[in-house]
Amino acid sequence: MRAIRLKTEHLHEPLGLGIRTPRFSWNCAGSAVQTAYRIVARRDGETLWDSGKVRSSRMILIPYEGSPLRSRDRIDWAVTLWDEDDVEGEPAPSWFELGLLDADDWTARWITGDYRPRRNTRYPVDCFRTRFRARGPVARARLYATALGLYDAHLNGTRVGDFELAPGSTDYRTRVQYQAYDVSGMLGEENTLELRLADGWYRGAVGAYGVTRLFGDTTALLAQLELTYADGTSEIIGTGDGFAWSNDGPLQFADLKDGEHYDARLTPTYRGRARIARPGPVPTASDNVAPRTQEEFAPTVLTTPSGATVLDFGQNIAGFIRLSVAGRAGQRIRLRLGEVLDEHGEFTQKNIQLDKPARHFGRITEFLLMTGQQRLLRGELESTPKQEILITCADGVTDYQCSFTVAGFRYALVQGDVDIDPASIRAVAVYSDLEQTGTFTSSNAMLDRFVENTRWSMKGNFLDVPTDCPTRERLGWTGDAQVFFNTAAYFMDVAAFFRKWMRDLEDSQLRSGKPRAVAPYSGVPMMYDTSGGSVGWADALVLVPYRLWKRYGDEAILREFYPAMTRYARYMISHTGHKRRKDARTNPFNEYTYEKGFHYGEWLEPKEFRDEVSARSRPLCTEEATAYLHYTMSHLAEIATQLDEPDDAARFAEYADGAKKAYNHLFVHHGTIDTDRQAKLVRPLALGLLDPGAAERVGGRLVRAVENRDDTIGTGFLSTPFVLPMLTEAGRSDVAYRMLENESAPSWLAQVRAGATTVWEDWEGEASQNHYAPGAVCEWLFDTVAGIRIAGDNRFVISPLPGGTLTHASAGYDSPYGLVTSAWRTDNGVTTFDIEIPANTTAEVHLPDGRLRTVGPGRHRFRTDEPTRPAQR
Ligand code: RAM
Repeated sequence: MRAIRLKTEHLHEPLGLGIRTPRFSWNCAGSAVQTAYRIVARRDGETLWDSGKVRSSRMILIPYEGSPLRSRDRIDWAVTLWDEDDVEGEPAPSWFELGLLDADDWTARWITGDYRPRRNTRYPVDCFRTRFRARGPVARARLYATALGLYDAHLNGTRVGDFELAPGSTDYRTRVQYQAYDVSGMLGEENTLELRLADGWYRGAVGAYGVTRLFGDTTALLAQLELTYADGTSEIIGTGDGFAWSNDGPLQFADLKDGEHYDARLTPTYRGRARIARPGPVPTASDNVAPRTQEEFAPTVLTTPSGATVLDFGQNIAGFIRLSVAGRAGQRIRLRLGEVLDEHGEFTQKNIQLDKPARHFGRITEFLLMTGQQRLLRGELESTPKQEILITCADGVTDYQCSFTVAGFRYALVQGDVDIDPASIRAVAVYSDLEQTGTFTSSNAMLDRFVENTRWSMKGNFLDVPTDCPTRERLGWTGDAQVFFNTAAYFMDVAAFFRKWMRDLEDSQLRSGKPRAVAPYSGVPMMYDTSGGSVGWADALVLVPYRLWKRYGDEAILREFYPAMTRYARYMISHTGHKRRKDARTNPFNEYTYEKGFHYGEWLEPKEFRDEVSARSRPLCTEEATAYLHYTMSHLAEIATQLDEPDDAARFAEYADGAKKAYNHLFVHHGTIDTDRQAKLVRPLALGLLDPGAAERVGGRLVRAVENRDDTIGTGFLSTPFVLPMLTEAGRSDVAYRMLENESAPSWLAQVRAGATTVWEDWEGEASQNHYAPGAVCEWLFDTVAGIRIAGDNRFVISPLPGGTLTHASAGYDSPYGLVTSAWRTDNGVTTFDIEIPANTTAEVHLPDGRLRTVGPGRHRFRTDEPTRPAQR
């Protein structure tokens, strides 16, 4: 038996890890059962830890227990397994390398360009350079780098690493991530290190209103090249005032949202000197997966009715443009990037843009923008984001690829005075390079396309942090990430990614315990601070770690974020009770009723169901808020019990129970709820607010609500992930399947029929085309249609559920315990189920006809026409 898929702290061979006591995970192959393991960890051949033969079937998150590790330690580890016959297998090797763990590991100094930034002025990309001679043959070399801004590095003309948009997105006021690169093979005797520094999240346009200078006026860079010579001596070349600087290179403008201006005629002169900058926070490792360039798309060329040239890349993505163009010096090309063509077939950016003041703006402007009072704004307005690439050619061939901008687009409007060959243009997707873990296919091609659309919306929005969309806002909206978590976790291994984002979420928590609505911090307090406590959004603080724990078996995540969770719990508890005195008086469960603060409510139901919202009034969201008070407090009670905090657990349980009573008192009349508004029925069912009798009645009412709308979808962000599960639980998977496969709007497949290649923000398709939240329905495809669920500790529950017009469906999930697959096919009235379970796991298989089998590793086939034997366990 042999270990495969070895990981350290959820990562494959991480370089620059920031965790001093890392945990090891693997999957098993070659035999049925792991009866023992042995881990050996070595540094430079010296054994630091030998676990010895441990009798255990455990294969995830086993902590290192050797002598303490230090910054820069490169640890080779190997795991040997024993199988069911106690036969010892071959050791399987892996490694990790620690980064710089302590503040005093940094001897380099923060540097910046030699100019005084002024308000309302944007600056070209800074270029820094140093030249040095290696004292002798280099055995090992590492570059550690970060920025307040975005950076990239070139060593002797070659790009260092492939991390895009480094150092990634955080609240730069308190947290800045560095990257570690192995540059051992890149050095010669004479060497040149060049670094570029752009505005990025730090100083460039951020969020819906393109606020600039969010974190500061002065961008800065910190880099440290560490050389270990063959003779054992070492040398550090760190940024400092010895670095040459200029900002006269080709990138004369670079903004994450607005695009780049690239003048191929320019090369940096490095005429000036870097200045020492005020230091940023002590850099830390992100322990996350790097964003990288991924799939590429070649365009087809369209000529619009007005005669414009538009490139269609066929897939809506978030990413870069790469092109190569032959021209004369000074010739220009302008590419504007957008998601859709308008009703006339013309290029447009209207669906992704908002107006913002051209000059820096403050609180009053913020207020006017947010309350829809744009007409009261003074001064010049401009649209944001611009998503525009301007290229000025040099003589001959100009090669270009975006460096410090990313756009959400499928189409490019091409203008300029030079002919470009579409064959030499590419759209390049950029996203966090997460391990792809989920596949789903079925006999319904439209459904399969919707699954791919959802996967593409995930790709388009998982760039170091989970964002709502890659165009208009591009912010780490908490609610979006929360509702999509389970779907995301089937598609890709998101353990490290969400651990990183949880740190952002904790960083963004206000002193009151209320989180901000977006993480990392994105300014605009009137919007994101005010709305941060919204139920369904704020609850990400509890629900994301909870789900990480359940899926990846990672209890440390609960521990790490428990203080933040309890702060949020305290915030909620201190905000219970009705707003109006009269309501409070008549409600015996007033102290467990929740409505205070700002709540988004269900959010983006089909238009007919949306509550009236105006600048002056918003509906009370007592129903949503009290429901989530129950739901989140129930989760908290379970977490507190797990962490052995009985007093907390009791208090959380009291609020969970009280909120349930309050909810029933306020909203469940005569044991049911009577409405066609699906969210009002789905929510109490899904969040566990109803007693069995009421649940049955409300479930029946939900079926009617769906049928009354011809099986179209009626929920918004919060309830969409739950609607099919609740129909299924009500015993009506037939209705769930009809809704799933419905091609009439509003529905998932209506989007596909309309030509969507990603998931729309709203059911009408009028806003962003790339919001993953409504794609959260895919969770049901994995956990119900194919029926794959993790039960923890090397166990699965597999309960496939054929239905609808589907004649077959098949899913694979590379789970933390290994690859599990579940497929079924119906032929002449007989359904065959094919299930494969990975080594060292077991599964409880529930078949639709009621049969229950516990199976071990390997392939298993069941048919609906085989004689049924009594259930065996
Ligand atoms: C929208 C965002 C996001 C949503 C919030 C409430 O503007 O795009 O998807 O969570 O508002």
